[in-house]
Amino acid sequence: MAAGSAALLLSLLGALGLSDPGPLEDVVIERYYIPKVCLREAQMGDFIRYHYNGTFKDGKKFDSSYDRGATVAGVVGVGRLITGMDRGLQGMCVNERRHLIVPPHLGYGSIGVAGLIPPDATLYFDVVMLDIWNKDDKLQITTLAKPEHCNRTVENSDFVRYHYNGTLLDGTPFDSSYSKDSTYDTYVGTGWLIKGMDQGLQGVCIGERRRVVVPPHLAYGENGVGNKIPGSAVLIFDVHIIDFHNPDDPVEIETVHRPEGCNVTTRDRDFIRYHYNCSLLDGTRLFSSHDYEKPQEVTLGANKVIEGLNSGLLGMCVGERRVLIVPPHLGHGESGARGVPGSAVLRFEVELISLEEGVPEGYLFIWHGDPPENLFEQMDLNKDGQIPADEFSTFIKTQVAEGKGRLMPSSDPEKVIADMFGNQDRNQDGRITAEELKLKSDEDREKVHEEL
Ligand SMILES: [Ca+2]
Ligand SMILES: [Ca+2]
Repeated sequence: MAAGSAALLLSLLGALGLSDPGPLEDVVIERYYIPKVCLREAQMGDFIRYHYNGTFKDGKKFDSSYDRGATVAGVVGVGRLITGMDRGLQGMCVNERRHLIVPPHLGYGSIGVAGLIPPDATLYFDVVMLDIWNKDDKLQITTLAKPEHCNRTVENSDFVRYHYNGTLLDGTPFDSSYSKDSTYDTYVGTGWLIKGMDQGLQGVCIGERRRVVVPPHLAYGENGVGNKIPGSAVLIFDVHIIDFHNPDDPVEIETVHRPEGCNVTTRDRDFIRYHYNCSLLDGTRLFSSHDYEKPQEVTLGANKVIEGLNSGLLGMCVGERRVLIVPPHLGHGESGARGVPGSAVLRFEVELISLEEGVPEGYLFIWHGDPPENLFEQMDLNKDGQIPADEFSTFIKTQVAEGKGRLMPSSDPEKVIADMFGNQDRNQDGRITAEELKLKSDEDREKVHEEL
């Protein structure tokens, strides 16, 4: 009994450190900081990236990655590190910090390292883990927010505009579009991006937010790039898709409201008045006709508005409302315009207010039937052999009023008539003679039946 008690007491004393424990048998690990979130622990065969300080028992430093200004990257647990490190780094999370005490037989043994580590040295390491990945890792995609409506998702060769924050696994930012105050604009799936992002943007919706975690073999590999992305770094991209389109896209037309009994619709050369709101696909408001007193006016097909808007305004009835999605190649192109970012997809809400039937391109007036036989005599209202501007104007207005012809529609018909007069008054003396009218008619022979 007594002898047994003594033996127990002795072993207890040993465990409490009251006697010299002798050399360590294994590496001592103190996990002095463990992050709350630990998605993954370093395992044998993983590639890891870390910083460390190495000191002796007296605190004297023998090595430090900080002094070299570069993290250390390598494979853990396969004998490329000293055994003490291979064991001491196992199970670490990213951002975890450990103190390691490595006994000589798990370090550099009884030989040491000439000029650096003496024989039988116990080594003390302070380590922070920054990166963990494995060559078998795939891309990880997590949807952070998805819009309710998603008619279409990104495919190869689409052109995408997105914002992103790029961070390393330990949270260090390496790049951000937000800091540049401009979206990142690029084709997807055609090699312009790192492989991980070419894959990671597939299937994304407009307005979606996703996180893409890219292992280095799908990013910048062992060498890294610049001074922000170290070799063998895993990259996290938090992306927000602003818009995308394909260079083959036509303008998208959605009819929101079409009045009943719609017989007359807009055609090329028609003069129309319309209201519009123009925004980006993320809802950013750009322009609105409601900011002005009057609706917008335009002659369709006269190259006064962007192509996508022009074609989206064709075939509309008065009172009809549409939503138009205009890709940049039918809008303001790669360079954008004042207030419109380059390569932006535009959303228009349009409402047709009025429509005046147009005249063919190059014409100011057309006859609805055959023009009068004796045109000059008809125009010369007071029969004095010449036609000054007011006589001409009166004649034209009468023809229009009687439905015999129509002017090119415009917000300023007087100017159209003045232009017509100017065309006929060849010598610019303020009156048209019979000879001038004939000359003009001969020149425009192909138009003679339609225009004066
Ligand atoms: Ca006259
Ligand atoms: Ca004249």
